Amino acid sequence: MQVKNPKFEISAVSPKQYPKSNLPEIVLVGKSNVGKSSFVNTMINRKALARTSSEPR
Ligand SMILES: Nc1nc2c(ncn2[C@@H]2O[C@H](COP(=O)(O)OP(=O)(O)OP(=O)(O)O)[C@@H](O)[C@H]2O)c(=O)[nH]1
Ligand SMILES: [Mg+2]
Repeated sequence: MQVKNPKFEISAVSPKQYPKSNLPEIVLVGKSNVGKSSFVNTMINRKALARTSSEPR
């Protein structure tokens, strides 16, 4: 997978904040601290675009 110029858009807490775009969307679901943010960073080849907690539980 090739990702070019990834950026953080928003951490939305209500539907009216959702970004308007026609791009496909991906849902990533998992319990807290299972590695969702780490997975995102790995996929986009960045160390900390998605913030990860320091300690695995
Ligand atoms: N051992 C191990 N630790 C991992 C793995 N993936 C992530 N971690 C660690 O687990 C911790 C939590 O990872 P995060 O990526 O922050 O998890 P998250 O699911 O985004 O957590 P929340 O945002 O709190 O829901 C971090 O300390 C990661 O370094 C893995 O495959 N193996
Ligand atoms: Mg996270």
